[in-house]
Amino acid sequence: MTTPALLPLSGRRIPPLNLGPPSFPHHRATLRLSEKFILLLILSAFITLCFGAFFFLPDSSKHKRFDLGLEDVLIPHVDAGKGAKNPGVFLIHGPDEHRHREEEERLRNKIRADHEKALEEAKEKLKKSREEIRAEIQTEKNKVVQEMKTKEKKPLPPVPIPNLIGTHGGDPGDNDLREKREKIKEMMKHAWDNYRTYGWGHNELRPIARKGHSTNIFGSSQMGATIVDALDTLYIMGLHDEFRDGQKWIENNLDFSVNSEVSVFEVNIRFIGGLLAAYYLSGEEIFKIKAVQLAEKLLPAFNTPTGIPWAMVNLKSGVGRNWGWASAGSSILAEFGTLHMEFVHLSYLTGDPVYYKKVMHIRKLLQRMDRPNGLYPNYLNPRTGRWGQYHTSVGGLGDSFYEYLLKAWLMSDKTDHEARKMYDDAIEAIEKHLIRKSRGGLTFIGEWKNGHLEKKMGHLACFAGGMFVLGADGSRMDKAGHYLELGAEIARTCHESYDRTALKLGPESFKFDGAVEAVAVRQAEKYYILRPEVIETYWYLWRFTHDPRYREWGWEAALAIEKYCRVSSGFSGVKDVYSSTPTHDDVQQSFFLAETLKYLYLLFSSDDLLPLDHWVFNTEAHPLPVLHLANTTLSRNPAVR
Ligand code: DMJ
Repeated sequence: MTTPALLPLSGRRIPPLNLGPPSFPHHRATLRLSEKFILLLILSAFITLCFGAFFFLPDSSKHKRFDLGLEDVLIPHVDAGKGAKNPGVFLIHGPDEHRHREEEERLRNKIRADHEKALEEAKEKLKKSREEIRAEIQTEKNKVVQEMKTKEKKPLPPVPIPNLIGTHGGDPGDNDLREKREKIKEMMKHAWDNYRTYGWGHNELRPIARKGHSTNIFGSSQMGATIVDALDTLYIMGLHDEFRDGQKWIENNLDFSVNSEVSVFEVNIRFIGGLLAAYYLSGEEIFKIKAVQLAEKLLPAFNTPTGIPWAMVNLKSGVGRNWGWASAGSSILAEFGTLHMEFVHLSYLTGDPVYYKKVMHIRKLLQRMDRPNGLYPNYLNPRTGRWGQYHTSVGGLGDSFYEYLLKAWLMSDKTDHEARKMYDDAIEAIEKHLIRKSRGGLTFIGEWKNGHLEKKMGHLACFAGGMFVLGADGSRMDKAGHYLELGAEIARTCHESYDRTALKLGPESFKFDGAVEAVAVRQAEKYYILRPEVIETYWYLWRFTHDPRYREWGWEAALAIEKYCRVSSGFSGVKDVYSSTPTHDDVQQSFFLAETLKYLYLLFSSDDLLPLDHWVFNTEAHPLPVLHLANTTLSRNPAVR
């Protein structure tokens, strides 16, 4: 630092100074000129020092301390380190100094203002009632939920959409048929309206207790299973107000971030299948988005040593496990083998191969396994990759695995030959080991248990009549006629199981033992829970043969449901189909709206509604388009209104 003050200021006279105490005047008189000069020098040095200190040395306010909490704001302008003795303390130097001071001031003011505001708000809050405070909290919560939903609605990238044919219409062109079709539509409205009134948002309806109902397959949450399952039926019946109502509920309420353990299979066939079908039919993006969100939540179920998924998964934690009753911790063939259709569509719509890879991995693993008598056992352990108990059935536990092999081939526009081969091999083994004719001439499908054929057929196995007919075209060695015949025989047997009851509704399972044919023996097998399989088979038979008997049988079933299952607030299953005074189980199953009523409606519609060369129905009757790859377009779905 220069010291200009040490030089005598030109033109200015420095007055003589009185430096001594006034009590010693003689000293003043005695000072010599040289001494005066030295004193003057010291004095000017002192003044210079003070002057310099005042103008040039940094004052204490220039040595600022900053908490690390302000780092983000200040560090880019700070020469950290120089002169910094304490960690976390920085000295500011240089030309930005002024700006830093302003910045610091601004932050202080802001903090002060925030504190004051918070204090004011707290004071205000204390003046409010509990209800007002609650209402405010709720509004804030809703705001957050709304923001999350807006984010969720981000559209997926556009992909070619199959040209969709026959999404509505289907006038049968005959008054009697029109009336029947209208009656089925009225039944659908009765089921839907009562669910809307008494069970809205719950998974299912208790039509007698007039309240919601659920089972463990849907977990502990209200996931609106009936809404999702029913959407496409509402759509094809032209119940568009009801459809929009369901859509709104899904938009605003269907949330998969719940701490709830659900069945992977059931959620896939009912929810993902239902949402995908609703998307294809209506073109509404929200259904696709929800389907993909849900599918992501199911993926952790595949984290097993073999890649065979657990039966159940917790949607929040992703932890999976198997049903306690399933052969020493096994997964079930009809569950892990009934994912293919939906997962292929998910990969198609998202462009993400992850879903396709999961189901193809399952297929490859099954192909490598030994099969006793060429049959697939129902249980497979996902830890060891070994079969569990040797039990094979085309009814419960096995059924839709075979169905999805055939449908994978159909859905691929008949290009997935591997799936077709697996289907053909499996059906040949089933015919050889499981299908028999009773003494009375009824063809039935039994169950194979540890080397022994149980002559018992479940209601669920009745779907196979439709499957044989659907697979007839394209079968090996041109056995189409044979499979049409086999399908017709199964339809007849299942019709017999209905016809031999008091209510004209079929039991859960029926025996072929000695004199007993197509009749349930045990009390626990006498119930009918609004299941679709027999009507499903009638519909396929109708489509492929146009034999009027299938419409007649379908109508018989519709009348019996109307007479014995309809109650004032919906439809209920019955506990004993052999008792002429039915006892209701008080459950309106979601599949009644998804499948039973849909197949009945299609049975009385013309074939151009959802034609089978363009649509393949998943196992919950949700139609998914055939992926004819040459027949797709990037433009919007022509079905979008
Ligand atoms: C439906 O959920 C599906 O059809 C499934 O494949 C098995 N059966 C029920 C209805 O009976």
